[in-house]
Amino acid sequence: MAIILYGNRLSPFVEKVHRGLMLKQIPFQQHEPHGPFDLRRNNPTTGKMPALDLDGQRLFDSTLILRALDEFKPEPPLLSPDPPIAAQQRLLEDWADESLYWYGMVLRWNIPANTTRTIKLICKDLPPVVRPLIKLMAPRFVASQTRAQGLGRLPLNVLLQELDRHLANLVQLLGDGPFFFSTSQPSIADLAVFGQLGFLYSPVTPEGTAAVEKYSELLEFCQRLDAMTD
Ligand SMILES: N[C@@H](CCC(=O)N[C@@H](CS)C(=O)NCC(=O)O)C(=O)O
Repeated sequence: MAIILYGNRLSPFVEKVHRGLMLKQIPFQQHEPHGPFDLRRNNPTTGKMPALDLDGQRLFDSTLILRALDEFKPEPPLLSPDPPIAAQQRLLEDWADESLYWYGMVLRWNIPANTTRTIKLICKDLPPVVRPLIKLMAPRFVASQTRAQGLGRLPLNVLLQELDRHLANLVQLLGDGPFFFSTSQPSIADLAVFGQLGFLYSPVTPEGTAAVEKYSELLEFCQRLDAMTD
């Protein structure tokens, strides 16, 4: 039975799962959504991407999907066999998904020039008929999400200072590497951070690119993971 990843790699969560599948050398097909309605169709449970068809089941949420992939094909493992390190990996994954993600979202949707570029990027691969809907709805929808999450209320200079502190923390956690918490193999934490750093390091958000570019350690980390999962 074919393994199908539903979602577009512009999403850091889809990228995270895509790289996880590549790391485990699991053959899969990718189905990109053709509009917002496809998200709910592909993932009736949460309406978000990614979703994955695995073993006749439709899975949702990048964290749950990677966990299922680790059971489906245990090698290479996505968690350390050392429980304290595995706990840190799970926490870093969750922080990247639930916190770092929102820095990328605010930079995309709260700065008008970036929003214009983001809409252009998203619409590029969508049928012309859904583009006006995206242009109209997406900025409002995401603005309400970033305000509810909280980061969307911060002045931009404060947001960028906080982002810089977090990236400096990541450099500390990476240490001598090659992966987070000094492991020799990438884990769920590395996949999640990789997805979010790629989301920040994007031509649509020059501020995010500059923030990541300041830390050569993070760029080298991304290059390492990219080479193993490309
Ligand atoms: N916790 C989820 C987050 C997924 C997520 O937020 N995906 C975004 C794209 S980056 C999405 O589908 N958004 C559409 C929506 O919120 O309706 C995961 O890890 O898969």
